[in-house]
Amino acid sequence: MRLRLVAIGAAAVLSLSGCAIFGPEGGPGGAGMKKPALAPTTAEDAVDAVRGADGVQRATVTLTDGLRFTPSTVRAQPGTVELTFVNGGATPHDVAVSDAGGTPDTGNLNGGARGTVRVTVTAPGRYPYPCLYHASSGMVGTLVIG
Ligand SMILES: [Cu+2]
Repeated sequence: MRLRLVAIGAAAVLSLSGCAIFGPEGGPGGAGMKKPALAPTTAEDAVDAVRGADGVQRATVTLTDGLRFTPSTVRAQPGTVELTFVNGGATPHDVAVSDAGGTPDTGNLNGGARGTVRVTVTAPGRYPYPCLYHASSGMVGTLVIG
């Protein structure tokens, strides 16, 4: 009986130390192992634009009443990228996307509205897409080309 208690205690110590080694990411197969090589602002909040049959890479970004983009980061390869912004709240937004040729923007988007911006970016880099109304509140997303 005493031996069994000791064995259980040892197993508990082993499992605890296992957590300590890998931390909150959870070890192999955990969320922490899936971080992309290009580290976005918020790793768990990035998406890859999907290339369509026409070669255009597309992603959809939701605008929130919390004055944030979801996702805050879109990754794509050099070429044409089409970002569709959907206002998921009630607060109006106006999103501009930087590229080499200018700063096309969605225009005002009231609650529930959507707007699409198409940019062609050939140089790898980070291209911000700020909300023109709320950039000073930190409402800035990033298009990562590379
Ligand atoms: Cu905004």
